[in-house]
Amino acid sequence: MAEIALYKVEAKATWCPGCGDFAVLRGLQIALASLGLNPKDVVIVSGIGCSSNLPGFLNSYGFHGLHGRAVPVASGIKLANHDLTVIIAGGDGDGYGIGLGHFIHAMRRNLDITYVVMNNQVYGLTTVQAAPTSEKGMVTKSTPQGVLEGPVNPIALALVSGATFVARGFSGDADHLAKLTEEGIKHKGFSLIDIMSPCVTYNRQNTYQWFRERVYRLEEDNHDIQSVNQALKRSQEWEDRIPLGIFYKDSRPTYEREEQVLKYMPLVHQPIDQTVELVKELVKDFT
Ligand SMILES: Cc1ncc(C[n+]2csc(CCOP(=O)(O)OP(=O)(O)O)c2C)c(N)n1
Ligand code: SF4
Repeated sequence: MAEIALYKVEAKATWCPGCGDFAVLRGLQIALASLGLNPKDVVIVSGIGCSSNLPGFLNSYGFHGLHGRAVPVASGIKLANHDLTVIIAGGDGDGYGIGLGHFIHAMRRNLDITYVVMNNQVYGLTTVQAAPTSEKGMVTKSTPQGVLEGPVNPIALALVSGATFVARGFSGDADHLAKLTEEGIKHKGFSLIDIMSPCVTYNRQNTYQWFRERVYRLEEDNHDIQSVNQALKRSQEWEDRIPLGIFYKDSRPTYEREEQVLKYMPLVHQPIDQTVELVKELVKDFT
């Protein structure tokens, strides 16, 4: 157990007062402290959005990248040095919209990465357009007559795409969220933590109060986290009851444990002279 102060920086988070992302940041700091991880061994990768500013507010290595491209950057970091704790932090627009293809393949691959999605059901940074998670009928600047499509269900998507840890948190339940974040980081494999993180400025529909009237904890409701069928069934609940907690967890081996070269040792530590000889051999075939 380390001090939470170790993961703090001087810079103040620039989110609007009351934004759900503050609880996500705090949850990450508590989880990292509780796991006693050294900031130099942690990398947080993000895309673009209010939520994607998070790496700048926490003491660790960070990479603030391109919109929707956090997952490939994080995968590259993990493949290069799988001793690092790699965390992705970003928004629902970033991850479930423009970055959706990467998201699905990352879960299939099962690299040991934790993906923390601050799901506010709108595009916040660009001052409210519809996100892939916006409720049908929601009026935004890009949907003046209401969203026509049904929303993406990230929990169901993760379950059928092979994620080995699938959970939902809520910024209005900060202690529970911190615990879930810790469990997700501890899990060996791809972890999705979809966090209902209200945008107090632009989403007047899915507010803290709206969630408080609906959320319940799976662990208090006789849920079996080893049953994908039970998890899928729970993932369909939304209108009146919204489950929080771990939907599903399994121990499928990670990509880095199964891959022939990586399982020997992290790529960054592998002797470069052998690699040079291999490259020379390869080049010979083309000359
Ligand atoms: C390639 C590209 N397309 C569009 C944008 C504009 N853009 C910036 S952030 C964003 C959406 C952010 O929404 P989300 O990921 O949900 O984050 P939030 O701001 O709500 O936390 C968009 C569309 C961009 N920066 N780059
Ligand atoms: S606009 Fe919304 S998501 Fe962005 S910082 Fe403000 S409350 Fe948070």
